[in-house]
Amino acid sequence: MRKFRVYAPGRVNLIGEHTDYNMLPVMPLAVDKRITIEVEARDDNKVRLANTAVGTADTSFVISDNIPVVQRDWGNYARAASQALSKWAGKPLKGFNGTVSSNLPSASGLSSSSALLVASALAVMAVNDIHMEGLAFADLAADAERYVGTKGGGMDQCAIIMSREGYASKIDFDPLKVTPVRLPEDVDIIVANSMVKAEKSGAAKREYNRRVEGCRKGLDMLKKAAGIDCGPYLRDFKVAVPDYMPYIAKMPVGDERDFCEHVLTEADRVEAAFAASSAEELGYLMNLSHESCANLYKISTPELDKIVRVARESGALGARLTGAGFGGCAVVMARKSDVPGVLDALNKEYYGGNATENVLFTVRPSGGAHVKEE
Ligand code: NG1
Repeated sequence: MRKFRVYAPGRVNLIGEHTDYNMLPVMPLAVDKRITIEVEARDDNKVRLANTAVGTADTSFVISDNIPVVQRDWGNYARAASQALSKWAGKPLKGFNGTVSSNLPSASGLSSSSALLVASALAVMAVNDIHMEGLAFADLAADAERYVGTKGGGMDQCAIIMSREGYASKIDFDPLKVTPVRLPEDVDIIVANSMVKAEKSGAAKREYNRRVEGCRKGLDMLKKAAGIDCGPYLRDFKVAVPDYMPYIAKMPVGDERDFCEHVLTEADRVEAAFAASSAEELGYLMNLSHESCANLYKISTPELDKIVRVARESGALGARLTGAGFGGCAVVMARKSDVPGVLDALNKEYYGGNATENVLFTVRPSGGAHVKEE
């Protein structure tokens, strides 16, 4: 039987938070921590998965166009990928036996769930000789993840699939477009895990989806305020009314107004970050983004705020929460010469001197997911 190894990295988002499902741009990079699946092809349509993480039970399913979700089972990300590919292929697909291992912290805003989905999809594709162009694969993977019930955007899957080693990416949506972005020469990117779990299955999912709905309701209010009709995303409003602030000001005070203000100004910050000519400017935009995520989008936590404060006070150029929020990680950018001082301050002041390299680490911009035949 043919054997493969598939690899899918996590990602950290530099700037552009909660913009993707509003079809507005993001700027993530793939990190040098990843999920690996050792894959052995099977002759039938079953998938059997083991996981080397302690306390993770084996899981299995049959590939079809309609795979039932199993409540609270980590294998749902593999089910999501397999169901989507089965529909796409329009013919019965073969399964595989797989062993999943990972050095990517889970439930911490580094997209371990999307990495598992992408790795599982690559496994199904490898054993069935399916080849798909990267952007089409990213679109399929983003759609596939909605199987688990998050009304997410397409940033994670696209960053995991399309990233290029040594570069971050600016991702635009609908149509999906990826532009490699060189980071400033003399900076490093630090990830600091707040250790507050942002579980996608529980309260964080409800809060995430509440914001997706809030943006939709907010868009209706904006359209009324401006007396226009436009497409179904905040992006469509921004295109129709580039000078959107006066209309935000007309909205009733409340979450919808705050959510719209965050998303629209965040999109402007991504464009500014893409055009930024210095590390200071990029750092400044990251800091503004955190303030907006915390005060308007209300997705920060006291722990993330503390990491951000300590990082900035110890010399970082920029520091912000990354990913969905409600816990998880912060991303910090610092000059290489300042990195030891920032790491030291975070270790002492946030981790009580006990930080391990699993919770506080620098990341290198890495390449996207791939397969090797054994
Ligand atoms: P994470 O951090 O992986 O939960 C989520 C969404 C992204 C994006 C960010 C916020 C999924 C799979 N991921 O990321 O699409 O909306 O939040 O910017 O839903």
